[in-house]
Amino acid sequence: MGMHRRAVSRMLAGLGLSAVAMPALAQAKTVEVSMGRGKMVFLPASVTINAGDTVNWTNPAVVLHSVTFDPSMAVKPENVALPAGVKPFDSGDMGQDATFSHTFTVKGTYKYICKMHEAMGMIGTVVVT
Ligand SMILES: [Cu+2]
Repeated sequence: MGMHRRAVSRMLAGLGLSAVAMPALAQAKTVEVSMGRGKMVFLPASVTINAGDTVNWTNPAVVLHSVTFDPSMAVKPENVALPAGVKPFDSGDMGQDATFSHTFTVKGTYKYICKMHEAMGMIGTVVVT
């Protein structure tokens, strides 16, 4: 096994690649989530991704929205959930055509809100497996 790994590493090094970088490059993807145009929703409201993937939110509407993974900004803190050890984060106010990206490295279930429309049910979920 050790011999085989060394041989593969030598081959990859010859190609200018490193064995550790290969799986991440092969798997990482970006998932798109849109915010409501006329409706106060995230579309899709729930996405399931792999650790290392990125979610990119876009606001197509004139109405301000936000992507808020911070329970201290929620009317009902239970509408936001983060896996243990993950620090809260927030997009700030997003005007029309604004985008916000986040790469998720910690596995678990995340719940987030639009801080302007939480009371209208603008709540989303990201499951990182
Ligand atoms: Cu909103």
